[in-house]
Amino acid sequence: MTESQYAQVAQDSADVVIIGAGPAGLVLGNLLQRAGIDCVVLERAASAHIRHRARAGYLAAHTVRVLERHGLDEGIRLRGQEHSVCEFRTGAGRFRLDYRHLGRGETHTVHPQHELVSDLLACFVAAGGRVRFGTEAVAVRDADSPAPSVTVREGDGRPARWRARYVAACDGRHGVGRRSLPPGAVRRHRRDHGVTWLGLLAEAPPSLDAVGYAVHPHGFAGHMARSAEITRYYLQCARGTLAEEWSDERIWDELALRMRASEYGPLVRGRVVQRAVVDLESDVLEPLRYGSLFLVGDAAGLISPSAAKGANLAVLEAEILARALTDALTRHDLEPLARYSERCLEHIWRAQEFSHWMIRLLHGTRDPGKSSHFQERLRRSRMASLRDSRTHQDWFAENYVGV
Ligand code: RFL
Repeated sequence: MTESQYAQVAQDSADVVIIGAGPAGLVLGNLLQRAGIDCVVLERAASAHIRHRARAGYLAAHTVRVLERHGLDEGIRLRGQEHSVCEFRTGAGRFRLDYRHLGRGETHTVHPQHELVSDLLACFVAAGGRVRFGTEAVAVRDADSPAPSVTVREGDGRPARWRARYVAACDGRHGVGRRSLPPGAVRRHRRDHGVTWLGLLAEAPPSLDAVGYAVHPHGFAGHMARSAEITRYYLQCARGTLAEEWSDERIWDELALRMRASEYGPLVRGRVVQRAVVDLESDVLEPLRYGSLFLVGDAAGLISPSAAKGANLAVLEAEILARALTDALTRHDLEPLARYSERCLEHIWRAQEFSHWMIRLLHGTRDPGKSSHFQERLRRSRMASLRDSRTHQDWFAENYVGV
């Protein structure tokens, strides 16, 4: 679009324009709305899409506290399930850790991400929040000025523009927030962990009353409850594998083998309703601010799903930013905004470190079945220490549930 065309498109405004209605955008929107800050959430997908998009499920104790603190916890109170046990299965046997009795004694709450998103959306709309579905942000303009704007494509294809004081990019790792950063403004630190998972959702009740982590010569397998009817499983597979190569039967046979079902009890099988190949990757942007544009959630940093931190970091960062924006817009105190990036990065790197440690605990090498002896012995030693050392277990528990 040329400058003169751009100047003619329909315009609207909000003090804070939030791009993306995931956990980050909707927590931020709710908190700003409650503080009386004028804001709008722009979401390219349809409302039904975000309310049914199955992803994370384990909410950290801190996440639950944030939601409670702001009265956003009704759904969790009604449907969330407290969870505190994980079970490790290896060739050397199995052991369980009940982290309610370890570390800080905190637990997870199992509440599927799409239900959390539905709850947050309902609260936001009930409080009078403005959300525009089917509206795709195309670019953030003038982010280095005090008067940024977001150009959008409406559902019918018409261009439009939102003027703002601040823009919060809560639009994930491929979002327009990242793409609008000029070269050199922000550094991206990236790590490919060299491990690939097949992420699965099965229409089957959980097979065990714990999160299951199995290490097998064929590779890692994971089991995570979602609800009484749905369970998430993970299978490590070779890089480049295609999801279609994995039939339901092959998936269940491989899960049963790696989880040693013949020794520890059968898996409850069901139809596999989602299969997605995930290369375990992490990245962190530094700093998380460029002028009036702030990066939040996956837009700020992607974390591998090995330690279930992504959605929890998104909520934590959204709360920090909501407070800082409120201070800036109501008290003209810009100091908290100036510290937003530094504060979040401390938590993000901590979570990255733990997630990296989990990857090394659960995978011998990049390719399942091609273990280097040295790496495999290190991994076994790490697992044995976790099984035998109370100090190690306390450290694990504190990091596993915390953000
Ligand atoms: P989201 O949830 O991706 O939301 C971003 C929103 O932005 C919209 N969007 C745009 N809207 C307008 N204009 C544009 N140009 C736009 N571009 C994008 C998108 O439609 C979307 O609605 O990011 P957010 O809010 O930062 O939240 C991050 C979490 O979703 C993510 O970290 C977690 O799902 C990661 N994750 C897990 N995290 C956990 O804490 N615990 C888990 O157990 C867990 N399991 C997982 C996961 C992620 C997975 N995937 C996606 C690989 C399991 C899986 C399979």
